[in-house]
Order: sequence, then C-alpha cells, then structure tokens
Amino acid sequence: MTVKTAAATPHDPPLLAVLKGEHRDPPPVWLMRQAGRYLPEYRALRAEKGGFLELVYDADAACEITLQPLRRFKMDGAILFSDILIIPHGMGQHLTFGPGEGPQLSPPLASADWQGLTPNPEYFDRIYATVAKVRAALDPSVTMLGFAGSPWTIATYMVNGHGSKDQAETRALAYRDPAAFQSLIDAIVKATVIYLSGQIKAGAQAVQLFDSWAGSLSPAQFERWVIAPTASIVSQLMALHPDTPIIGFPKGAGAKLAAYAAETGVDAVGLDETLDPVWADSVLPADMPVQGNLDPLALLTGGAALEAAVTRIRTAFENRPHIFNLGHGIIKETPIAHVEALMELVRAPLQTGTRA
Ligand code: 1CP
Repeated sequence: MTVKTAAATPHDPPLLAVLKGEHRDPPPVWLMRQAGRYLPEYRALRAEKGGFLELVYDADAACEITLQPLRRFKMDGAILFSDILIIPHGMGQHLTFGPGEGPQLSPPLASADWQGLTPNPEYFDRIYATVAKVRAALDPSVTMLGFAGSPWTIATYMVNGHGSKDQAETRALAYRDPAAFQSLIDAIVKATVIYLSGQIKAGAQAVQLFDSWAGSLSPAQFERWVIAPTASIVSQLMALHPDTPIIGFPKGAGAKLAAYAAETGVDAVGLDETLDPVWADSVLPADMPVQGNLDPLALLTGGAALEAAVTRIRTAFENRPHIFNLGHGIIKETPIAHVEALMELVRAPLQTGTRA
C-alpha cells in the first residue's frame, strides 16, 4: 500500500512543485551541506559561538546559518541547519563535535545497554524553533526542507560511537543479534517520526532522509535495515502529513536503487554521484522526481569538467521531474566562485541534442 502525496497547487514554490511530480525547466536547485564550512560567514559565526552544537541548539544562530547560502546564491531550497545526530543526542547519548574531528557519541551502544531509549522532547523543541524562524524569514519562492538521518545510518553512529569506514561493528551486531538490533532500529524509527512530524508542524514543507551508509549492506540486510524502516517512517509520516513530500537519499545503493524507490514509498530519490544518470532514468518510474547528482569533486574543480557534468545530468533528466543537487555534501575547500558558476549553468537554457 502506498499513499501518494497530494498534487502540486499553483501556490507551491518550484522545488516543492517538482517534489509533487511537476516538471520544471530549468530545474530547481539546492546543494547538500549548502550551509557550512566552505562559507567564511559560517566559519566566523562558529568561531564566535565556540562550537557546532552551540550553533545547532541556538535558534537565532541556526536560522542565520540556514539563510547564509541563500543570500549569496538564490537556491530554491533552504535546508535546516542541524545534524542527523540530534536524534541520538535526544535519546540520551552524550554527543561532542571536537574541532577538526568528526562527532563522538558516548557510550557507544556496542558496549552499553540500550533498552528503553526514548527521546527527550526538549532537544527536538529547540530544532523546531529554528524551523519556525527560518520559515517565517523565507521568501515564499523558496522551499523549507527539514531532515533526519535514516535509522540504519543513525544506528551505525550510535553503535560505533563515531563515523567508520565500513560500519563493520554495526553490521556484525546486526548479524549476531538481529532481535536486539531490531529493537534499536524500532526506537530510532519511532523517534524519527516524532522528530520529522515536529519539523513539518513547525514549517518544513518537505523532508529528506539521509542514509549516508546505505551502501555498506548486502542485499538481504539492505532490505531489512534500510528499506523496511524507511517504509515504516514514510507510511507513518504520510498518514500524518499527506501534503508533505519525503525525499530518500540512499547513498551508495547502486543497483538496489530501483527496489528502494519502489518499496519505501518515498516521493523522490536522491542519487549519489556514482550513479549514471542515464541508467537511473531508465530504472526509475517515469514520473518519479529525482534529485542529484553532481560529483562534489567536479564542483571543486570547476571549469569545463563542471560544465560537462552539469549538461550530462540535466540532459539525462530533462523529461522527468528533476531537482538539481550534488551527489553528496559540498566539499569545504570548494571555491565560492564555482558555486556561483554552477547556479548559472543550472539556470541556463539546455542545449538540445546533447544526450549521449
Ligand atoms: O563546523 C563544523 O566543523 C561542523 C561540520 C558539520 C556541519 C556543517 C557537521 C558535522 N554537520 C553539519 C551540518 C549538517 N549535517 C547538515 C546541515 C544542512 C546542510 O547544509 O546540508 C546536514 C543535512 C547534515 C547531515 C549529516 N551529518 C550526515 C548526512 C549527510 C552526509 O553528509 O552524509 C551525516 C553522516 C552527519 C554526521 C556528521 N556531522 C558532522 C560531520 C563531520 C559528520 C560526518 C562524520 C563522520 O562520518 O565521520
């Protein structure tokens, strides 16, 4: 059973209309991690506030950072400035972001008892305050995007305590004790529905589920730990908020992309840069909106490489609802001039006859 999000209305801004199945040329555009370290104004505010979590839990600062890229680049979407690890933090794990290193969660669940993990609503309330502030400040032509991590990706950080190359500890736990791991996934699903529903009530017009580590699972494990929990979140959210599209971003899904698109019920799929856009176009339903999938390294490089990559993606998706984006987050060394050039390339008329 799939409940489909309602059709676009004439009042919907372009990005939202495309998520509801409309075709727009040129495509609307936003960039994953568009708020963040490549912007000097972000680095200045982070230094002033003293740390990453100090920014995330301060609604004025988080609102300001969400809006920073829009002042420079006129994107079609504003993504809430926060982090996927707010869910484990709200569930009681200690969270730190040291300078220049990745996040640390303690104790790692691999060496702890996680029975009875339920989120403390106070943590999420501060994020909803940011969403409300951003939405109130946004031009109505810009779509406000909320987000959360997908249960599998969140679990890898909770079990391991930090990011890891191959998520081996979490994958091993899922084989060794599937019932215990299922209880963790179920707790994250429950918290995620509360959290995303809260963001939608506060003003998010669409939400994205980031599954950054979906690519590390074998097909049967992918079905159980990526597709099934995502489908559960999607069906619960769609029952609560039938007008709010959900984007799923299963990074590294590869050949499992079509099953993910068909079985989770998400309205749109985000594609990473390893996927050939022509192939993705051929395996996805013709009316399904897609988002992506410029290689962040092509943006870092700029010039002819960037131009060719943008044309190839736009051409592959010219006949379906498409939101232009990167295949993963923007790299912090990316020159601002390259982002400016990208915005022009995405909005320029597409040369016809370029499809390979
Ligand atoms: O100032 C700093 O040093 C902090 C850098 C930073 C930023 C700007 C982190 C630490 N998180 C963020 C913001 C963030 N994270 C956003 C904001 C909105 C945007 O502009 O896109 C979003 C959507 C995220 C999502 C996120 N956090 C993901 C999923 C997407 C992805 O990139 O794969 C993941 C895996 C995280 C965890 C995380 N947070 C931060 C880091 C460095 C990491 C990765 C850690 C690791 O795996 O080692």
